[in-house]
Amino acid sequence: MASSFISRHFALSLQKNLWLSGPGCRYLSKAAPKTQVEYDYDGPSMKTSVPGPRSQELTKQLGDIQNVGAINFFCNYDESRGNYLVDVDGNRMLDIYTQISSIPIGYNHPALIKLMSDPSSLSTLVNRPALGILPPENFPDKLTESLLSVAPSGMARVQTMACGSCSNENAYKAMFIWYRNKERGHNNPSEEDLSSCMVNQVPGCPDLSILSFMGAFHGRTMGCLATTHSKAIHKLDVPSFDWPIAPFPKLQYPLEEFSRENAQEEARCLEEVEDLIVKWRQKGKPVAGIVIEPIQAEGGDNHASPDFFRNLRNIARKHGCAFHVDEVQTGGGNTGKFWAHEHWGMDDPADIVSFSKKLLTGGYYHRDELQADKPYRIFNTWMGDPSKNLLLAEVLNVIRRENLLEEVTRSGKALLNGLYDLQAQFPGLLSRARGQGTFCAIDICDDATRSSILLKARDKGVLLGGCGDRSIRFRPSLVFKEYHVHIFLNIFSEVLAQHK
Ligand code: PSZ
Repeated sequence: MASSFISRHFALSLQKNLWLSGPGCRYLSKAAPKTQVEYDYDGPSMKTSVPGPRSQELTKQLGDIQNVGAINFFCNYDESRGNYLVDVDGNRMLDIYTQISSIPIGYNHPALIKLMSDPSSLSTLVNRPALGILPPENFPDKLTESLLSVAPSGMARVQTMACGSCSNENAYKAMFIWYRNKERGHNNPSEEDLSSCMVNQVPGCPDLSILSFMGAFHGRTMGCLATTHSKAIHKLDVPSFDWPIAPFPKLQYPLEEFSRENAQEEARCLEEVEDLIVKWRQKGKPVAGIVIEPIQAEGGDNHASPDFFRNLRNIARKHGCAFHVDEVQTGGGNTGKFWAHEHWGMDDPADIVSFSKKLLTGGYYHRDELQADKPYRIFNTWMGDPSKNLLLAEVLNVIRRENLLEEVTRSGKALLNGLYDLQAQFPGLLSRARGQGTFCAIDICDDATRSSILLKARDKGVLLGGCGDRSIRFRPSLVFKEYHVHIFLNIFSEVLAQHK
């Protein structure tokens, strides 16, 4: 049969590409400890500077079709493995940025290759359903096995979506719908509601708001963008809402050395949050929801304490606002817990938790009350992609089987200690090392030096990302072990020595 031929061929070609090829590829014996990456390279290997000639050629070619200003280089995903991303010029780089923090267990993990080579996975890959109307038979089981098996405390419901922005966008809508029904005292809109909403007027399109924080990033679609305040270039020329923006605490690091000053700063921000909620209510634009990242990522890896979040959650409750925790970047394990909000130690951490990136599918969990009251109110064509649920279920198996959260905690400690050492060694260059698990960052003296360090590190085979005005952030996948930390630290200290 054609389908079995295709699947056999598919499996064989994957085997050929992934199991038999490549110099520098390390095969660990079956007796190797389970916690080691079983499929990884020995270290970086550089043949050209990056982007190399083939990448440059392809960038030019793509430039005739799209804007290519943001392209770094072109990749060879067949040859990439574990913690190493291989480019089209044959350069192999230790990837500590992982596609903006979205590769959960490294490239071409054998468990995922095996799963996708199984003929029974094929129909999920080939037929992408409109999940909101025609889901496949195994959809409830797969959701239970994947997303619900890691549901945040107090949340038994999940809505899948395609990406981080559309997860947040729909979560905001869910909060507004919930809030209006609460105001009405019932779920039945008036004739006036129905006619006015058609022409963007009150009361059908109510003047409600969402409170967000300075430095936040929640996506680039228009609702999300109104709550994004990380860089002007994201927002320029796009109409937006008059919604309240609170200051996010500006803490001093290491956190434990400045606990008194940091507690004062957090109290100042919380006071401002309450003032803004009152002010916007008086303006006739009540705050329906508060949205926050557990660690502000794009905005510069800004941390706040568990106390800050617990108090904020209480303020939301006190004022009748929904509390939305955006775990698009923090979710999936690299803080050492599956969700960053687990570090707050709360039974009832949020009303909504959104996710994407390492979870492979986007979406949001919510408490029962936040479920939209009628079909098609939260809806689009795909509403996610069931092949991603299949992959996620296997990713979660690997995380459990290989104790990857413990591993992340271990390599995170080694990484942060290494950063503290480098900071002591290069005080004019580095400051404010910070992190939770491997979700770490460090500041560079200025933006130009940061760019130069990032490029030099890349040419030596280490991929890192920037965030905020002058930070470098670390976003490895969950299979980044202590020995990868050491490879990184050796290369990074050479790069820093050149900038001294
Ligand atoms: O420049 C960009 O558009 C980037 S760079 C990194 C992101 C976006 N992160 C996406 C993100 C996020 O970090 C948080 C906390 N919330 C929402 C989003 C939006 O997710 P996507 O990009 O999938 O729409």
